[in-house]
Order: sequence, then structure tokens, then C-alpha cells
Amino acid sequence: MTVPLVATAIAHPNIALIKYWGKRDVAENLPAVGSLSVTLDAMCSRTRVCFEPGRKGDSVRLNGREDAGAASRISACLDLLRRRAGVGHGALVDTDNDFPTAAGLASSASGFAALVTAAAAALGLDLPARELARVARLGSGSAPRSLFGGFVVLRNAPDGDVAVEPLLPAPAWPLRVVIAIVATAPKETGSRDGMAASRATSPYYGEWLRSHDADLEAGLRGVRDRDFAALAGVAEHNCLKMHAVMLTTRPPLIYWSPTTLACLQLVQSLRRAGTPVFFTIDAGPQVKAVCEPGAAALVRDALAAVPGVMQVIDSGLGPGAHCTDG
Ligand code: 2P0
Repeated sequence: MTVPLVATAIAHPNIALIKYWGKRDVAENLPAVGSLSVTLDAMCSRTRVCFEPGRKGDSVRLNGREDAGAASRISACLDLLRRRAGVGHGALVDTDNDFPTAAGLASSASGFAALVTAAAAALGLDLPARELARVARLGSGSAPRSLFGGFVVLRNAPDGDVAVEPLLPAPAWPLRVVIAIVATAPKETGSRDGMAASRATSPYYGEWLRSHDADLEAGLRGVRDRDFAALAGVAEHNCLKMHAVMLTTRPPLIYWSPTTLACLQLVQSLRRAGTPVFFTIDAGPQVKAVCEPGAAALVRDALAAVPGVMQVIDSGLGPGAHCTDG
């Protein structure tokens, strides 16, 4: 069979409602805990992978610039797929994000989901999602979640790897995610180093692991029942518990800015006043406000009026990673 050797894929970032923080195996990049996410439609990574006969090694361009730093993680994923396909060629990888990279907007998740989807297609591999997820998680622990659209759960599988499953398609519960961008600079400590430091030094890390399954199950119930109040309660609690672990890491991981806290308090006051909205915050200062569709305009206007908010992105829930032309 001849394989195309070139393909392009699009994947969207995802936002975790029940978070992943910490690894049980650093070398294999296996998450310590499961997670529950929504895939967004407003932003995307587009990745073109071209395997070239005779080329040694891989070359990576991120947003038009050579990125040697990302190349080793990308090559690790490509090596698995090359071995599988019996192909030895190096690849040119061109990836573009239409949103700030490495600022707590899950650029690595969408980037690696697009990468493995494009690379598998370029090599003529028709892999089940379970296998693609296992390649993607080597690049980024949150990337398997972007392989699917809507609500997605990533768990530790009984065989010791990860298992990713779509829980509810986007149209089944069309929540919106309003993102308040409060800074665009890359964060000081990336998730990978931050997770290792939390595991080694936070006195709360053990309790985070111990109590996580209950949060995940409560989050899954909230989604299955489309119970907004239940999901809001457990998602905010789980997010703040993760940040408590970050804050008690040595040296501390303080991802928030004063504007982050102002947005968080605004969301809390909106919900107290009856608006169906809750917040979540990742390893960065941006605040994601998840709301019912009818509340999106109010939430957007309220967040845009907070001093220090630079931009507000109003996103629906989007599809999983897929190949595209060009
Ligand atoms: C999440 N984060 O569940 C959590 C919340 C950040 C805070 O998944 O080390 O960039 O590449 O596996 O995938 C960030 O994780 O980390 C992340 P690696 P990744 O969305």
C-alpha cells in the first residue's frame, strides 16, 4: 500500500472541569488522576506533518518559527507511529495556533491531538482512538481529551495506560465557555515542571490524589444528568483544590494575577444572583467561565468590564480532532 506521507489535521483545545495535576510515571507521562473536559470550538491548532524519504530527524515549526524545544516530545510521538507503520523517514511538522501559546489555554493538548491525527493519516494508519490516545499522552497528558468533541473523560485504564471516552456530544448539552484573557506572556513554570514540584513538595498532594476519584465521579454524574448546579459545585471545588496544591508547592506556583481573582469573584457573585455560571482556572492566569447558553452574553459583558481583562473569547463546545485539506 502506498501511504500519502503528508496530512493536515485540526484539533481544538479542551478545558478540564475536573483537573489533571500530577503524574504517576514521569518517563511515560502517565497522569496520576483522571480528568473530565470540554472541547472548545472557538480556537484551534492546525498541524501539517510531511514525512520525507531520505530526511534524518524531525524539524518543527510552531507559528512559523523553528522550535527545537518542542522537537523531542514531538519526535517521541512520531517514533511510535513510524515504528507501527514501518517507515523511517524524518518529518517536517508545521503547527499553528490561532490563540496564545503556553499561556494556560491548553495549546499543548490541541497541538499534540492534531499532530498524532495528522501523522497517523500521513502514514496510512487507521488506529482506534484508544491507541491514538496512548501516543498523544506521551506528548501531553491532556492531549487525548482533544481527540474527541463535547464532554470527554480520560481515566487510568486497568492495564496501566490511559483510556479516553466521549461522554456527551456537544449538541447534547451546548454549554458555553467564556474565557477572560488577562495576560498573554508564556507562564514562568510549565505544567510538567510544576506537577513534578507539587508531587515532591506539596503537603496536600496526597490528599489531592486521595479525594480525586470522588470529584471525578461527581463531575461525571453532573454531566450525565445535565445538572448544572451539581457540576458547578464540584468543578469549582476541584479547581481550587488543584490551586491549593500549586500554592503549597515549594517554591510556590502562583498562576493567578489580581485580575484572575477579580474575575473569579465576579463569577461567584453572578451565580449567587442566579446566573448559571461557574469558573475554572488552569496553570495560567486566564479565567474560564462555563455557563448555560442563555447566560453567555451577560457573562461576556461582565467579564469584559473587569479592569485588566484584555480580551474575552466566547466559545461553544466543539468537535474532536480531524483531518482537513492542505
Ligand atoms: C488539565 N492541566 O487537566 C490541567 C489543569 C493544567 C492544569 O492538563 O505535562 O500540558 O504535557 O502532560 O497536558 C496541563 O497538562 O501537561 C493540564 P503534560 P499538559 O487541563
